[in-house]
Order: sequence, then structure tokens, then C-alpha cells
Amino acid sequence: MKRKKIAFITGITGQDGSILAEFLLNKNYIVHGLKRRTSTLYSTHRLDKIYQDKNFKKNKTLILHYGDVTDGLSCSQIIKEIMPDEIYHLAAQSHVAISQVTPYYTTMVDSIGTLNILEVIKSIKEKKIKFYNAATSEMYGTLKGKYLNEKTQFAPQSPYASSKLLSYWFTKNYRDSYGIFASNGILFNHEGATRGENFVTRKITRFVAKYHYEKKNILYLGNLSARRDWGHAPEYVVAMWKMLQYKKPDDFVIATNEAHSVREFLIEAFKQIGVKITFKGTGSNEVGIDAKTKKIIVKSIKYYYRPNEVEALIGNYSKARKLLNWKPKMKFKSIVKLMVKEDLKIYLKEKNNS
Ligand code: NAP
Ligand code: G4F
Repeated sequence: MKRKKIAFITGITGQDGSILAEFLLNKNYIVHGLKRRTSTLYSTHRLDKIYQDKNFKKNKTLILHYGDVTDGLSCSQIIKEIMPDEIYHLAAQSHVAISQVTPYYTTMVDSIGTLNILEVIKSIKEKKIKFYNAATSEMYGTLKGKYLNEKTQFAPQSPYASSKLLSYWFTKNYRDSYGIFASNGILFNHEGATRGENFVTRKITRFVAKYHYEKKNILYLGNLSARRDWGHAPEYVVAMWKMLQYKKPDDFVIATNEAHSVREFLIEAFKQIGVKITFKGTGSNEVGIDAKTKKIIVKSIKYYYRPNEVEALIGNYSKARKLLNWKPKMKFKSIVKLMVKEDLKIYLKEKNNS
């Protein structure tokens, strides 16, 4: 019988890590994940779906290990114990605005965390462990009238983006200097039903679900004109896996070649509950109005504006299409629809449990 491949995922409790774990288990991998100690037991809620699957106990192996990517010693002990074939390094302080108030911490996790894992891989001589690094489109900074690809120059505009750029370079340097199979996935924004609640898409879809049932409150946001290339997260984890199955390590942009504004996201999300939203004003004075009731339901406020905001990002995924045979499937409107639909269900579930 063929030996099962072993994967180790840092950031397994996050949006991408939990989706990737499910994908790899379905591909018959043994999956190990790194989880942080928290004061509640519920940091693993995104993995519940896997544990609740009735085939899980029979056929699947998912093992979680306590640790932290800033603690090189614990990472080393775990990796040497499990000796994975592939490491998917997704752990990060992944919120751009929060990186602006925690720049040191963000750098320790997002840059030094990556270095810690690469050092362990370098020290292991008896196995060639493949490494995936979660790089990001934020490394480019504001788009200057072009579709961004692997050759575009980076110009990071936040501590998050700068620390991810260092992590990108560590990955490339360890590949070029030590022959490690280390690839960077330069992923553009990707969303889904389990997206963190303080990213703009999920913040909107959670509010819309609540508004549908309660018909009250105002959603406070920042820059409604910001444009992002939003894809569907489950498709993006497939790209991560494809990068590590490719014949050689390399760097790949994963995107949709399309961008939409936060305002367009709002219009589409409210449409799902039969609400037409119109806008008045500009910048941090802009408001969104329920066209039927004439009530203000969205307000742009300075508090959520970022210093040195990345105004727009659009990716060009041609290299991934050509070399990995990867392309995005779900379009913007379907992503919004899916997220609102799931949040309507979640609203009712939370209501019934309270
Ligand atoms: P996420 O939902 O914020 O998940 C981040 C994960 O990292 C969580 O499991 C978190 O654990 C873990 N983590 C944070 N600090 C850690 C530490 N010091 N040690 C160990 N684990 C730690 O992020 P995501 O959206 O899944 O994104 C996955 C990765 O891709 C991140 O590196 C992100 O920067 C990058 N990325 C994301 C996107 C996107 O649009 N989603 C685009 C480009 C790049 P807790 O659950 O305990 O907090
Ligand atoms: O949803 P966001 O916070 O995502 P952002 O900053 O683009 O970062 C995400 O995507 C990156 C890939 O490009 C990842 F690397 C990163 O880890 C993360 O997953 O904000 C999107 C846009 C921004 O321009 C922001 O200024 O929405 C704007 N925005 C407007 N009002 C808001 C809000 N963002 C948030 N989080 N909250 C608001 O109230």
C-alpha cells in the first residue's frame, strides 16, 4: 500500500488552514497542525466540520500540536517528530490595520516565524521537506494602473506588508542558497463563509444578515472606494497544494484578474436581502441609505481609514494558469451571495443558542 503523505500546517485554525486541512485529508494525507494555547477551547471551531464528518474517525488522521511560530524550539521539536513531506506555513498576524498598531509583534510572527520554520527545514538532512509560504498581494502596495504579476516590483505600505515581504525573501533566499523546495504563493484577497469577522467582506455579510432580521443599526466602515481582487478561499488552497506538487519551487500569483470596490460589495450584499442601497457624500462623509426606508444603514468614518491605504489591487494569474493549470472559478457576485447566505444561517443559529 502507498505510504500516506504527511503535511504540517501552521495557521490551521485560520480561514485558509482549516480549508486546506480538509482538502488534504480528502487527498488522503496525514495532517498535523500547529495551534496556539488560548484561554478558551474554541480556537478550533473552524475544524469542527472535519471532526463531525462521519468518515473522520475511520479514515482520517488530523493531529494538533501546541506551539507558536515565534517559538523556534517548539517548532523544531514538532517538525522533527512528525517529519512532514510538506509544510504549509500560513500562520500570521494577518490583519493590515492591526499591524499598524502592533508592528513589532506582527514582524515577530510574520517574518521571524517564517525564518524559524525555514531554519528547521535547513537543519534536517535526512528528508527533503517542501515548504509553502503564504505571501500576499499587499507586498505590492497600491496598484499603479496595471495588473500585478510575479515580475512587478514590490512597494509595501504597512508593517504587515513589509514583514510579509521579508518572509517572501527568506523563502526565496533559502531556496536559492540551500536548495530547499520553497515556494511563495502571492495570494490576492480570498474570502468565504469562514473568513475572519474583522475583514471587510465578512464584516459586511454579518451585518447584512443581522439587518435582514432586525432592520436596525448602522454599519461603520472605512474607505468604501478601496478596490480588491476578491476570490474564493477553497479554490486558493488548491493552488497552494499545486505549487508543492509542481516539478520545481517557484513563486506564483493567485488572483482573479478582476477588482471591485467595497461599495460594490455592499450593493451586492444588500441585494441578497432585497435591500437597494444608494450612496451620498464622499470619503469619510459618505453614507449608504436604504432606498425604501430612507434610513442610513452604512457610514464611512475616519476611525477605519488606514494611514497610507492600499487603494487598489488586481492580480494577473497567467503564470499559475500556464504552469499549475489553476484558474479561479467562482465570480465576485457568487462569492458575495454565498457569504450572505451562510451568515443568514449563522445569525439564526446564534440567536437560537443565546
Ligand atoms: P487568518 O484566518 O487570520 O489565520 C491566521 C492563522 O495564523 C490562525 O490559525 C492563527 O491562530 C495563526 N497564528 C497567528 N499567529 C500565530 C503564531 N504566533 N503562532 C502560530 N499560529 C499563529 O488568516 P487566513 O486568511 O487564513 O490567511 C492565511 C495566511 O495567508 C496568512 O499568513 C495571511 O497573512 C496570508 N494571506 C491571506 C490572504 C487572504 O485574503 N485570506 C491573502 C494573502 C495572504 P489563531 O486561530 O490562534 O489566531
Ligand atoms: O478586508 P480587509 O481588511 O483586507 P486587506 O487589508 O486587503 O487584507 C487582506 O488581504 C490581503 C491580501 O491582499 C492579505 F494579505 C491580508 O492578510 C488580509 O487577508 O480590507 C480590504 C479593504 C481595505 O482597503 C480596507 O481599507 O477594505 C477597506 N475597508 C473599508 N472599511 C475596511 C473597512 N477593512 C476592514 N477590515 N474594516 C473596515 O471597516
